[in-house]
Amino acid sequence: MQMMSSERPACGWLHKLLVLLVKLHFAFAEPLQPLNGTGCTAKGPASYILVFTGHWSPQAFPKQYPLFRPPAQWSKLIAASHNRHFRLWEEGSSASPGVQSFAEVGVTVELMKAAKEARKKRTVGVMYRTAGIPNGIGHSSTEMLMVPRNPLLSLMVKMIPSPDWFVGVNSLNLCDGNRWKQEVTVDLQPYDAGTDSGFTFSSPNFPTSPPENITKITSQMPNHPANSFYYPRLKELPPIASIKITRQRRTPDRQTSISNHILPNSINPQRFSATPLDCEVSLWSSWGLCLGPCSRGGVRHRTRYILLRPANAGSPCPELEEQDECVPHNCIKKRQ
Ligand SMILES: [Ca+2]
Repeated sequence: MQMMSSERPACGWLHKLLVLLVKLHFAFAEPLQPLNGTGCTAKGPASYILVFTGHWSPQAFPKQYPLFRPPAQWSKLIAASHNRHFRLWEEGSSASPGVQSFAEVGVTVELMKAAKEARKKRTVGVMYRTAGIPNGIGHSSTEMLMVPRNPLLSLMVKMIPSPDWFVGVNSLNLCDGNRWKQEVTVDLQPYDAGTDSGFTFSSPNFPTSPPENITKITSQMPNHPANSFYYPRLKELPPIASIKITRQRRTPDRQTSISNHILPNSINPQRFSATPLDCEVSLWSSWGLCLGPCSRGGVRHRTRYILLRPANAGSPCPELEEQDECVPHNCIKKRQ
């Protein structure tokens, strides 16, 4: 008992010292603790060039490829740097009013309004834009300045023409612990905003009621032959677009919100992939009249027509007309 009581103050003193040391450690470590929850402890900002490349070619996407009124093209690109408390868009979630109007008609007013509100709450850093691309294949680019408190990048580009389809990335982290990534390349797939039920690129406006969640469009889903991206022979769609984000040594003198003139030397070579498109034909018509002399029997015909011409070595179209032997109608009468 004696020993214990004499040791207790010593233990208490040691304990207090330990607690103090631990507290001091955390107090000094605190500035390094990321406040944005994204783990970015990089010391300063990083300058990047973002290049968007469209790969939407008639070779890769032959089905219903929009050639005119309007031809295949890309809207302006909208990007935001932000922290984990902001979402521009998210697969499996419903589209915000801003995402809906951008995905359906390419209007950015609502998106920009929401981003401005988010900037006030300091969840969004900077919004960036590029001009649109008047073609399915092409580049657009912008400079970006990323800061440690907003290391995530989200962006959207609308496919034109389309009901509510877009490509994009959601919360791509350009920071890796205490350093900024040097180069990031991402292949992009089309997404459906869930607000318009059109099946094809040039479907008329057809609101989805109630709205559905944002979903990825694949070669199998939506599982409907009329869908513009339905390629049952493909396991997955070829990338319809890609982004390449490259860190720049210098810090931009001023932030340019729109610039389409900066293209780094190392742009991906044009990817060429030809997607086979099988011929599609209608159902057979009903049989025509049985015609012919009663002595030799008659012949009747039925026809079908081409719904979709084959492309890129897809299956050729089958016979469009078929004939069959039959007993002419007037001969049946004669026998009776
Ligand atoms: Ca849709």
